Amino acid sequence: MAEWTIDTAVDELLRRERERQDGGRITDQWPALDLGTAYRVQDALLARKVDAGERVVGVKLGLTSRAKQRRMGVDSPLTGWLTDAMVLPEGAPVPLAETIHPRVEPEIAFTMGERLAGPDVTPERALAAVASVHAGFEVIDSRYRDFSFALGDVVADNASSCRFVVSSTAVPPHGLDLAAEGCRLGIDGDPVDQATGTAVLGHPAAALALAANDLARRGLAIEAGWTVLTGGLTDAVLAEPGRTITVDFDTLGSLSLTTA
Ligand code: OOG
Ligand code: MG
Repeated sequence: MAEWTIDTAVDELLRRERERQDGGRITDQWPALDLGTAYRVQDALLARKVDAGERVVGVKLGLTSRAKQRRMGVDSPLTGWLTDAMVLPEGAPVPLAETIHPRVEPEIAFTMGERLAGPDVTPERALAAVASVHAGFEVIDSRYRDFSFALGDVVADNASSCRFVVSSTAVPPHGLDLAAEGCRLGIDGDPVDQATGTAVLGHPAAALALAANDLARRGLAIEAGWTVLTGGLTDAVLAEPGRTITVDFDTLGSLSLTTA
């Protein structure tokens, strides 16, 4: 690509998604893709999706856990958009025919009862705006080869968003200890990983507060009714064909996802 701009970056990322073809890092060719510019690419990419009929249903956090930061080589949390086209109903398989190289990660999800607008949102205030807490899975799929990216690349790529599942089991936030909430991840019945809510910036409500404060810098807020994915608790696992991936939480219940 001769000249990178916000528009050409959006074109290229949408093309890779549509054609199910990964590619090199944009930052290798466009070093000026700093964090501010990358969020402008992300927002312009969302605007294209909204123009095409998609609806914003929430936000996601990424790289909120050390396990994920270490694996991806990026040590800063980030946010991305969730749209209705990314919703995977409980029980539906990962659509392998529509994805490039999907991975699955367990997450704690919030459904917002009230609008949450930064700046200066504390975890306590953030949690007070939550209507219910849910077990979730995110299916991530990077538009970069081997999920190899710098922070600017992955922010522009809407934080590797692809699909997500939120359990219909809604648990009220009151009385939950979300830092201590444990989850066990399994593949085809074999345990592969485990974590607690502490993995997510110390507490998932800290991730929610961070999202509200980050959005406020762009003049935006988290709206009532939105879903918030607080970030993978463990490293993500490959969504290979024929796998059944399960997560069992202490009090949020269980979810399973097939990849057929
Ligand atoms: C970036 C997205 C990370 C999470 O929950 O940490 C993310 C990636 O790992 O490709 O969604
Ligand atoms: Mg995630």
